[in-house]
Amino acid sequence: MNQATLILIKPDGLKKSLTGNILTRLSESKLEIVGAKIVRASKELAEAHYAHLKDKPFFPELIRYIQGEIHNRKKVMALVYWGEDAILKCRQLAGTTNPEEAESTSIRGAYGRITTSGLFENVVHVSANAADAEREIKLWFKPQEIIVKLYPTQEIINEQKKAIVWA
Ligand code: IDP
Ligand code: MG
Repeated sequence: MNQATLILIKPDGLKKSLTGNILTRLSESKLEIVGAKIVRASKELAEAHYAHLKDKPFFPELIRYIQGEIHNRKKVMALVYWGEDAILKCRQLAGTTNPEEAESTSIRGAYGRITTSGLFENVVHVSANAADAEREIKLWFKPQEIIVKLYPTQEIINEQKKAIVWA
C-alpha cells in the first residue's frame, strides 16, 4: 500500500552536516521524495508537532531542540517520502527513538546521542503511523508543495489576504 511519511532532518543533523548521509541512507528505501523544504519552525508549529508529548518533563527542551535553539541552527529540512510501506521502511532506516538503543547501523544509532540533560538528540523525525503522518504532513506542508495528491483538498477564494510575491 502506498503511504506518505514526514521526515524531518532535525537541527543537530543539519549542524553536523549529515543531510547528505541521511538522504543517502533513506534512498535505500527506494521511496520517492514528493516534497522537500527548509523550515524555521515557530513555537506553535513545534508544540503542535509534539503535542502528544506535552506532559513529558523533557517537552520544553524538545521544543527548543526542534526549533534549533540548542544547536544555533534555526531550521529543519522537511521531506515527504511516498511509496510502498513508506512509514515502516523509514522507521526501520531511522532506528528506535533512543539513539543508544538504536541499531548501530541505523541513522539514529550511527549519528544520535543523549545529551547530559537526558534529551534524545536523534537527528531525524519519522512519522510513527499513517494517522500521525497525515496530521504532521498537513502541519508542515501546503497541498501545492507536494507533487502528488495525498489527501483531499478544497479550493477557496482568498483575495483579501496579504501575500509576499516576487518583485
Ligand atoms: P519518535 O521520534 O521515535 O517518534 P516520540 O516518542 O514521538 O519518538 O518522541 C519525539 C522525540 O522526543 C524523540 O525523537 C526524541 O527526540 C524525544 N524523546 C522521546 N522520548 C524521550 C525520552 O524519554 N527522553 C528524552 N527525549 C525523548
Ligand atoms: Mg513520534
